Amino acid sequence: RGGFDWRDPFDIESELLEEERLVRDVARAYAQDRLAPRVRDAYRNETFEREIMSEMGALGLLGSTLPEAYGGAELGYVAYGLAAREIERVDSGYRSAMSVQSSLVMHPIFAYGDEAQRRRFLPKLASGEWIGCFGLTEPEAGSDPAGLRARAERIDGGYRLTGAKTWITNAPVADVAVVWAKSAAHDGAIRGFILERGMKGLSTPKIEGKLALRASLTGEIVMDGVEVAEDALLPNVSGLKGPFGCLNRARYGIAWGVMGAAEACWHAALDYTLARKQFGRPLAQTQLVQKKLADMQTEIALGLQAALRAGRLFDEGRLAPETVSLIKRNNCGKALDIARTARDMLGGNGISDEYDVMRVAQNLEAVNTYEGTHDVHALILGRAQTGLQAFY
Ligand code: TGC
Ligand code: FAD
Repeated sequence: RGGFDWRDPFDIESELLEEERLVRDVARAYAQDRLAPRVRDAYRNETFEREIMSEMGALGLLGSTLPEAYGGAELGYVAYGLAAREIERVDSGYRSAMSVQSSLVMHPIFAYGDEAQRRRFLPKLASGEWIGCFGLTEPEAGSDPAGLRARAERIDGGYRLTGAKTWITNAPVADVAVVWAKSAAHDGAIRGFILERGMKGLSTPKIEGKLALRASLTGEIVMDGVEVAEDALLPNVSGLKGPFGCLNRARYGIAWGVMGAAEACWHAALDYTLARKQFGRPLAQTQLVQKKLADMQTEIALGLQAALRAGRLFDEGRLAPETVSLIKRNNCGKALDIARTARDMLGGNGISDEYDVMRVAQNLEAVNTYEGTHDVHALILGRAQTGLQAFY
């Protein structure tokens, strides 16, 4: 009979390389020691401390998969996922900040930029000195980014960009924005541009009043005839595969991250129901509660195994975008269910921010929506099975 660790039923620990465990431990210590004490106030007041980016940068958590020559740590994708899990164990908003910077800003500059762009932007983004954001979504183009309206016109020596992006993580504090627009100079193809704070006609107003991800800043990117030089264009990609190539990476990280959020809720529900007595016994000694705990444990154990397998495939260059859709969708959906259930299991205390679980559940509402909604990923998987696209 093998031993059973209820926290890790498949012994995932033994499947990790030493370097991966090290990264996980560094991220866990940082998240628990430095992020956890700040999150309650940040969530209450909708604030994000800019220093968090330089702290993450100093630990090698930004652009961690990129080569050292550009400030990266040359880590594999399992290590990247493990870090996301630890950061999101504290708050999805902090993982958002990390994954946008790494997967949605640094990756496109590395993969689609020229050498001058890589040298100029990547080291400062890796250290967290600069903060980046990624502008794909628009007021009229969310799940259907092919319908985006932002335009780039050719002008002497460069381009003029006009349009508006909305629901953009990090936008209000970003120094750099990777923005996707239809370029008249390229037959209307979607192209990526690097914009910088201070450019005339560029503003990034904050979106107020969010009831999820309040410890993450979200805003718009308004481009009112922003004129940029030729070197703002990302030269090496054209079409939607540009932004989607970034989303594959961020969605993969989310699949790990939300398991961290779910684990936090599961452990909170377990601790609470062991301690709380009603009807003369611990709540954890009731059948309904034990079933809920078993469901949480099962979904998390399976979700982590799936994320680990996806990470190994990623490192081997064999991870299909549809597999990413499967784990992003399933892990987000399961994590959201677990967080809502944990909230219920804590009774009245469950609605207080002192107990964290409702904050986590609210966050996961947004995580289930961004980077492709739960249903959009179902349609991607449905298309892959049937050969029939059901988007429109
Ligand atoms: P479709 O015809 O399927 O594809 C158009 C072109 O793109 C290529 N492609 C991909 N390439 C790489 N990876 C992928 N995952 C790809 N998916 C598609 C495809 O091969 C094709 O290339 P080509 O060369 O043949 O032109 O495009 P469609 O318009 O039918 O797309 C439909 C759909 C639903 C799959 C897609 O639009 C979609 O995924 N929608 C969801 C939108 C989304 O995820 N937005 C995310 C915005 S960013 C964000 O939310 C950040 S939150 C971050 C945080 O805070 O953590
Ligand atoms: P819609 O596309 O309008 O969808 C509304 C509902 O309709 C959903 O339930 C959806 O599943 C459903 N639906 C849509 N199409 C279909 C269909 N064909 N069939 C059946 N159902 C359908 N974007 C960025 O570019 N950069 C960012 O940094 C970023 N950060 C974000 C941060 C936060 C906090 C949030 C909330 C969003 C962020 N987004 C970002 C935007 C995010 O990617 C979009 O919200 C998401 O893609 C969904 O688009 P939408 O909100 O327009 O919803």
